[in-house]
Amino acid sequence: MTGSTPTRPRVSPPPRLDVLVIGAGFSGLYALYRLREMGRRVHVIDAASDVGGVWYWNRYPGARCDIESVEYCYSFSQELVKEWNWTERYPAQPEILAYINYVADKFNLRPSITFNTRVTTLHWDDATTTWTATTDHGETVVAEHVIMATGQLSVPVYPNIPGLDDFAGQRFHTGMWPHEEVTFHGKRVGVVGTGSSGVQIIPQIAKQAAHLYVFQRTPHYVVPANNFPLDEEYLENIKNNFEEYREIARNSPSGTHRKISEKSALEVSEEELNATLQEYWDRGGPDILAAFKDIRTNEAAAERVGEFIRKKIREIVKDPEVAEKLCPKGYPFGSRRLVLEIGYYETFNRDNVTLVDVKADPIERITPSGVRTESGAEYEVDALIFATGFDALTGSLFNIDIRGVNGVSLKEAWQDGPQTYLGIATHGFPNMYFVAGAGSPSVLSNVMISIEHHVEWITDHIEWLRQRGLHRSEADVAAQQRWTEHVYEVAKPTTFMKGNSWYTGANIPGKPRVFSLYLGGVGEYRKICSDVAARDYEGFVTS
Ligand code: FAD
Ligand code: N01
Repeated sequence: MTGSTPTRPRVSPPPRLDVLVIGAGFSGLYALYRLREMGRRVHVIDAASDVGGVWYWNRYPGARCDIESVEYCYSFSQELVKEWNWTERYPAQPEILAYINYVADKFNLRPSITFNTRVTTLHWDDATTTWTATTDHGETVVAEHVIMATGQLSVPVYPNIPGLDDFAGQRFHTGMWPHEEVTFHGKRVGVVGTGSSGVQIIPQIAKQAAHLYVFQRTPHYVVPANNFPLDEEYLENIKNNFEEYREIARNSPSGTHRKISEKSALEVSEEELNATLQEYWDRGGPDILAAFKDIRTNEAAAERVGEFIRKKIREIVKDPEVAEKLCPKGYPFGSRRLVLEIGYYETFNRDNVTLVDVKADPIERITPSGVRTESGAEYEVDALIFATGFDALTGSLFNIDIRGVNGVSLKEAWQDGPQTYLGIATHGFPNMYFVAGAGSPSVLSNVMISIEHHVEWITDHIEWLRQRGLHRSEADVAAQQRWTEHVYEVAKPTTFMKGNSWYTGANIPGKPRVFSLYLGGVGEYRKICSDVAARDYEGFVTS
């Protein structure tokens, strides 16, 4: 990733470590904190110039969380919980980044982080049971264990559209937004992509631009966030009962306080369906996914919810032709990431906004002055913003030349899709651990809950090995196979494969089309991981 950023003095990574952590987002920072508390020689490397991960890179206007602030935070320090006051139900990127910085300062984490540095290779040596990492600064780090805190959505992708580099105006990607203030006042702007990032940035750009062209291929299902300021009493109440509050989320299906209805969408009358969905619509947030128990398993059930949302779009958007283009059809509600909005559909009632349907008339090429579609239409713009997503889950791992036992590369080992044991480790790559990635609930959960869980499990495992004088831990191939099959089995009855999204790798040409997230629920998953640990890490071969 690029992007001009303020520079901090660079700390060289120590050449010899117990644990190397790659990534200084929420995962890496907690791993650093925990391992340091355990007395391990630990160091973090990040390509960014400061802490924050996702919240460092995605600083585009409108960037915001879609899990409530009081849930999307650390729970490991009671002091931290007491000290930090969230201001909004769904915090904006600057507030989340300020929180991460507060954590880094409070626990004095920065001296153990090398910024502005990318790990390029990671090679395993079975004789010494160590990993050797090299960086783009030519440094070498030898570590007994490696924690891959490299992120789920940390590799932004531009679409493969001819002429991308010919564009003479300003070009941006939401996932690597510049640090300097960028304004679009008086400019003609194009936004390509209408997923979560596009839906957040579009209303903000529309307020500034002379004219905004929104290039939409697939309309997403978008529901109101209903964001609001949090009052002191509410926060105090949560803080005073935080451990209890968090424990409920830890044991829930999604890592939040969302409760799944026991009713089927197919068993209720039209009137009851509408009344129920209206309640969720007014309340705002992603809980509408739980309005009926079968939304993600039964296409007819999902379709009833989908139709409710289409009706809403037709009510909000004044031009019926534009409204129709914005209506998601042909794939089930809930099979792609549900998108939260603040003023999105209303944006299309503005005179300075044009929706361009690039499914009907695909983009043919980017020209020096803008976008040309197959019909020959030309859209002249001064700036082009790509909200075109990420090479998710495996992208950041495959960007590193990772070679395990016998020099086998991770890319080769996972050529048909990720193969993991519990999502935490993979056979052939001993002493390497993944945080909140493929094979675990990951991005289908409140990721903060998943991060804390993984970091605690992994660091406890490293400590367990140390206490027993063990230097090598590798996922057993049979255990891995059983887990990978289990992940697919659980996903099979759901509608996720029908969504053609980054969840299934469909957004990256040539990527294997697999659904590798664990859908058994956060609570259930934590139980499985605890049982494995309690049985002396059954399924891991240690020596
Ligand atoms: P990241 O924050 O992605 O950090 C990974 C770090 O690793 C990055 O800083 C990167 O520079 C570094 N890195 C990667 N490869 C290398 C390398 N080779 N060398 C050196 N450094 C490297 N989840 C939710 O639960 N709720 C939300 O509301 C939510 N909102 C999101 C909004 C956006 C815009 C995005 C993109 C994601 C969102 N997510 C959300 C998911 C998000 O990925 C997680 O919530 C969480 O922030 C991930 O933290 P992490 O530390 O695991 O990874
Ligand atoms: O990326 P996306 P994102 N021509 O992959 C379009 C998290 N997140 O950055 O759908 C035209 O979802 C593509 O079209 P299509 C969250 O987990 C959270 O928005 O493939 N269009 C799609 O519209 C989220 O799911 C928040 O037809 C092209 C868009 O680009 C994940 O990050 C905020 C195209 C990409 O959508 C990724 O979200 C932001 C082309 N050639 C991100 N190529 C919160 O709210 C691609 N597109 C918490």
